[in-house]
Amino acid sequence: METNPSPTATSHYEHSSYYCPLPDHSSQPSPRRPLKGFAVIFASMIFLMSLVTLIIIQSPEPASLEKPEKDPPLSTKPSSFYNISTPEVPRGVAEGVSAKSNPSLSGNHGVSYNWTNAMFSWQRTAYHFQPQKNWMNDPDGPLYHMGWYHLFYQYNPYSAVWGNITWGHAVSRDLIHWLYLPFAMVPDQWYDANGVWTGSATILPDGKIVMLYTGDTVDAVQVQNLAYPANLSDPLLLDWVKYPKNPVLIPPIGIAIDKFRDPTTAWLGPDGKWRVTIGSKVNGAGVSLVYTTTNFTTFDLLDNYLHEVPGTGMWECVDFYPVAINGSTGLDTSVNGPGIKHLLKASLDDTKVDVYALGTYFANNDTWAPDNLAEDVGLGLKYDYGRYYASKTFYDPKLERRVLWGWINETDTEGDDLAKGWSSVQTIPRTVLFDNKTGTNILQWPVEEVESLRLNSTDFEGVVVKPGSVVELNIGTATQLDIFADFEIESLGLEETNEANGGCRGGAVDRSSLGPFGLLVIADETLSELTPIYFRPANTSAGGLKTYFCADERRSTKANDVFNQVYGSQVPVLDDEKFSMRVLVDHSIVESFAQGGRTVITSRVYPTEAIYGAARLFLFNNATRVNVKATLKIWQLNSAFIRPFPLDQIDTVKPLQPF
Ligand code: DQQ
Repeated sequence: METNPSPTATSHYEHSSYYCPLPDHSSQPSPRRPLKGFAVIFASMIFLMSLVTLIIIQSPEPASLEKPEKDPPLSTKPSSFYNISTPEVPRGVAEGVSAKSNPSLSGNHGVSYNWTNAMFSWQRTAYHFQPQKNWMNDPDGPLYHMGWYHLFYQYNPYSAVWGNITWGHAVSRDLIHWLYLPFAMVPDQWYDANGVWTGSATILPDGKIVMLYTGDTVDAVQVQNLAYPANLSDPLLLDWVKYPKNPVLIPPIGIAIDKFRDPTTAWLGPDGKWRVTIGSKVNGAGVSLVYTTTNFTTFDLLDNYLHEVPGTGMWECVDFYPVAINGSTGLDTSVNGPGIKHLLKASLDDTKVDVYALGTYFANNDTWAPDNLAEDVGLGLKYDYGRYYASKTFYDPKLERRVLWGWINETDTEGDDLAKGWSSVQTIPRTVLFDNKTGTNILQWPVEEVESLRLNSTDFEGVVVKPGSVVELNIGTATQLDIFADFEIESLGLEETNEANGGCRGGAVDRSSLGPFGLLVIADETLSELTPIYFRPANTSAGGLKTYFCADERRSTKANDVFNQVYGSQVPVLDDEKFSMRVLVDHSIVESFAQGGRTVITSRVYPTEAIYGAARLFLFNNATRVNVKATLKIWQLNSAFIRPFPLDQIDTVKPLQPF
């Protein structure tokens, strides 16, 4: 269906005078988690004391909290209507708390706005995975088994804030429609009484499934545990057995008891032994320990790290996998050889970002080195420049692809989360491929199954957006969308006004010769709330263009205590390419992919006006020297079915299968 665009506004939007500056908030301690299982805990105390004493003696770092560095927001530049406060330090990493992304507001039990139930209902997504209620954080152990995709996730069964961490479990045929299952694992043993933390699945050549996960013991020691399905022939993998001799790993000499977590999927080395890597921190450096094993019950620690990067702090949720240099499919984790690079990812506990680098894995000594030292892990690329953390990939043998999950964390107050009764969403799963064109980055792209949600589409061909103007795209309600937008710039032959390329920092209102331009999503008719997703190119002294891809959340809501900032990064736009973006809008979540997925930004927004039928979509051009010509295809998207599995309709046989 072709629809003519209808320009409804032609002037540069005004900044609302009632836009409140964000107040400064001090960080507060997180609420204590309710202690459960006192009897088990007490009975375990005596046994644990000797273990803990031993570990403490071995540990060179005190178990006390360290003060992490601040996470500088991309934009702190005050302007006439923005006054962004610097975030305070996140809450206790020693507790293993996966802090909200709104560090200054964690522990804040106030609510940030006079929210109504209708507003909260609207914020729930329609086709992203989220539990029915309560808190969720990291994706865990994703895998494919007998026709079902399995997603496990860090979950609090009792509250919408972090704690009591249990493995939630859901299955899907297509990574889009999900059925909730009973919990896979609960914190019911001394070695995971403080939480069944993050872990990964390994599928062995004989089809067995090994799950390694971190347990936070009753005494807050991080140990690694083994679990496996009770019945491999159950496609739903309903029952999980914790290995009776857990833990299989305790923190080794030199590693602090609270800095030893999140084992990866294992890969097979040339000597026939499996390797697992586990993140830690030593003398301020993020490190990844490597263990070898043949049976997943006993392990040998290698002398060297897989890799370390000074100054990057604790590495959580390390991921390590091969990508094909000239391939169009993903690779299973153990694949190695010519034409393959290895990607190393760490989730930086101090700054709560997922960082990666491409490089070479040396199987002879189990080390990895980045292609470009200046772009080492934590110094260069991020998976996602927005609200995104604790990601994990798995290899999907059905469609021969590597699929990436990531946790979209909240940026409101904990009071808001408690009031709405839930917290956090998982991203739409993304395929990961090496970018053959640039050779320097990966491409992330929503899994193809999301296209099954497409309803009617609207095309806009060559819409001209003049400097300083906004054009409405009349597509009706704009809350569930799959948007493809290409932009070309046409010089007006005017003098350059501002060639300093400040990147994303100045936000969508920072005008320059060539940008910014792009979309205003989740905007209301009067533009009192909006989230610009945009390009900001600038000429370089070498005669080319340097382009940034950005998302500006600062006018996305009228709520005061919501942590909003400008996100983004440089994106390579090659000579034969247009500026192109794909944007998935799902109520309060916006996932934006530039240039085929070279740069990705996830936004979590909390609009108060631009909701339900009032949510609109616009084009904007804040460049001073160019017209922008936009061509778009926009699909309305259906909602996914995400609901409890009708377990009463199946008859499962669950014989115990000893490991
Ligand atoms: N979340 C888990 C930890 C992990 C952290 C605890 C990352 O295992 O390091 O919920 O968000």
